[in-house]
Amino acid sequence: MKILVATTNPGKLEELSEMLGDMPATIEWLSLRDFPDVGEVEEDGTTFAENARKKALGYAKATGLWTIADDSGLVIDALGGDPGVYSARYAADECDSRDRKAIDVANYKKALRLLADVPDAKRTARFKCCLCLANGDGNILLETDGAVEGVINHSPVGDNGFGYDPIFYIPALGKTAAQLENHEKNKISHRGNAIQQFKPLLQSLLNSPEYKDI
Ligand code: ITT
Repeated sequence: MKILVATTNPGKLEELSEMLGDMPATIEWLSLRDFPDVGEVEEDGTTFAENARKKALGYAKATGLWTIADDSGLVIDALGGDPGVYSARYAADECDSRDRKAIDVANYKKALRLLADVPDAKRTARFKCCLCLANGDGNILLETDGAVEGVINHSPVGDNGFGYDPIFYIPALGKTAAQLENHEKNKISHRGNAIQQFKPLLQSLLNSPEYKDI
């Protein structure tokens, strides 16, 4: 059974691959690197769930494979929920680089700038993640979501992770997400939370009479 993990983001792929690694060996996990000619699916939905569905359905139709997609982002209360579904391209108007690290830095610097005068008590935020599994016939097979609460730091700290991790401070751990090793982040993260729910559901689906012989 082949399943495609459809993300263009290497940080997400690394985390998802690590967390899916303990699923049965009968599953062969593929990534978009195995499909260099597949075009990118447009993400014009207004919610994480809608975009996760669009990506899962789009890549599943393009490849004919069962496909998992992740749509995620940072929701900052003092910014009215921004960057939200625009997290990946929040600073697009002020950074024309195609380098992922440069884009990440421009994105979090924009958030820090807009929050410059916001006091600690009002810097609450959360990462959210929606996962969706679809098949090549255009059916949604599974959906889960997860979140992790934090506070936006005044400056970036830490070198691990990706995206907004350096400015996302988790009070319970006394660290930013970028100060966590992958396995520590996966235990508490929005993506980790969504995957923990996802794995047993996928397992039941694979054991069900309908899909047992796929
Ligand atoms: P794909 O759509 O190809 O999966 P993407 O990076 O464009 O890759 P999204 O549209 O879901 O994915 O945008 C998610 C953005 O939210 C991501 O680029 C980061 O800026 C941010 N983000 C999501 N999860 C994060 C995490 O665990 N740590 C830090 N930033 C995260």
